[in-house]
Amino acid sequence: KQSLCSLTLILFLFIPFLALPQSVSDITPTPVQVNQKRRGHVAINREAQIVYDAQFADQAAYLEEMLAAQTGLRLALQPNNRQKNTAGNRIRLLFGGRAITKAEMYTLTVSGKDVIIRAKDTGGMVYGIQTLLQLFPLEQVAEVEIPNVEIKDYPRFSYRGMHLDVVRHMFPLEFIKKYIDYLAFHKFNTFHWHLTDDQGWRIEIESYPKLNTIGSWREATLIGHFKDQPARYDSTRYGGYYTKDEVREVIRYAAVRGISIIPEIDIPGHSRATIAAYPEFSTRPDTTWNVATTWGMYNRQNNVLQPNPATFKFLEKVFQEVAELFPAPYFHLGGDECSKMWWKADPVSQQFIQDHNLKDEKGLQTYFVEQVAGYLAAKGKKVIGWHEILEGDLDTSTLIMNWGGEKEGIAAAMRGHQVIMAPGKPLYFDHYQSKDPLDSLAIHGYNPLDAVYAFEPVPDTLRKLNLDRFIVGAQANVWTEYIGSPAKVEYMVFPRMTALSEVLWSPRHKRDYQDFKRRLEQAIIPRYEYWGAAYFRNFEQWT
Ligand code: TNX
Repeated sequence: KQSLCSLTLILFLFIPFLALPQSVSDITPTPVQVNQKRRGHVAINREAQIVYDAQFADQAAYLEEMLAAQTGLRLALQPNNRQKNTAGNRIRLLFGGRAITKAEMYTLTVSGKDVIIRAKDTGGMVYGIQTLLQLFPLEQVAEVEIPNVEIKDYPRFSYRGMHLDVVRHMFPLEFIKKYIDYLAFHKFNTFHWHLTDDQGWRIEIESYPKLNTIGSWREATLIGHFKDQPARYDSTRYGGYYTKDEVREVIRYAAVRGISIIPEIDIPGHSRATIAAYPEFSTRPDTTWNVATTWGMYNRQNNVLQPNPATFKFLEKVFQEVAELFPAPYFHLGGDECSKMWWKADPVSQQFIQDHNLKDEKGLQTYFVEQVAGYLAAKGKKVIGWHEILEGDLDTSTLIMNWGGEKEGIAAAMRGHQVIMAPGKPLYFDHYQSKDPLDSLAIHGYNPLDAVYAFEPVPDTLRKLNLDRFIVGAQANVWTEYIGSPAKVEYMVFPRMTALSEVLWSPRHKRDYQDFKRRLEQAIIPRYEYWGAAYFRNFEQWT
């Protein structure tokens, strides 16, 4: 017994020096193909270099930074053409190669003196880097032996998104970047930035400055975050907005990490902040409106735009101004929950419907969507909208994001639209993930981890009709009425976001919830800890 004790002690003392790599079988999301060799390794220590093709200079710097933070290993960076012989081994980031046959694909080969990642696009390289970083330990080390292995990997879906509502609560720029880091780790490729809503306008606009001086601020802030307490508000002014320079900084930051940012300006409903700043765009131009201070559907208190020439001029200017800022090919124009009652009661809107031969208020909603789509097309952008924009007859160039159920997504695909699945069940991460009566306040019921993991983006109905191709991917939405801090965002998204990443990335037949939970315990939770993220711990107890 004593010798066992001392053996344990010796092992314990040795572990920090041994610096075991993390296991290949812990990589999450599960790669398409892993071929682990029985023997051999490449040792990476301070003498090692990162050698990179010019296309991947930014990703090389990113790897260097991430590796140094994670392990303390600061590797020298060498452009591929100016390579010198070194004593140490190399991590080579190479552009191209015959094995790379798909978008966002990478191969990772560990053998001889080299770790080689090959890709043909930024995404592929970033994902190869994420996989490699998962093979290094989460501790300061002098040397790591990466076992010989060949990995070939690519995503199942081309759209892998996470959304964040920065209106109901706003988050510091530093957290937006952290959120993007979380996305990158999980091999997501899209950040959907919900920038405007009834409760505020969160992006700098030069052509209509009152959007920021008035629209970005509300005269109350939610306080109290626990279930048994009704939401309480204090009378503190709350708000702010991201300046264009800040937005550019986030876009650059995301681009290095293979993430494209889709801005959302929500129209023609959810526009209370706009009409607070410019009542002339509302159906009651003679009235002053405040920026909304409570949550929920604001329709009854008016939040819709009036179809008048000034409004359309405004939409053209603002959408184009924002479109110029974001390089992404897509732009989200909202379109959800637009109440028709204000248009019904407004003579100007009714006259407009008549003059333009529109069927009814639904036709007017479609008119708004198509106008804005036209302004955006002039800037080379394609439009995404929430599923309600299908209420009228819309042409199929618009992508649909269905937030209700699966059925709206199926309907959209059958009409020939590309669809990003975002059904509230189970992809709304503002819903509870726990049945703990003392859990932090959330809304709309229960979306546990296992339901997210079991989610299948392609419904059987579409598969049977051979319409799978219309499902481009899926996205989880993070509405922040009851999410008032970065820590609460982390609490709501982890570990559900990790489960979704596997749904979207890994081949369907490789999905295995028991193994996922094993990896969660062994590799992912330590990663959350390393990040200092306030993840939800009790997923076993409550699901
Ligand atoms: C509905 S989903 C909304 C949001 C809310 C959310 C709360 C959608 C397009 N609209 O405005 O924040 O429910 O879960």
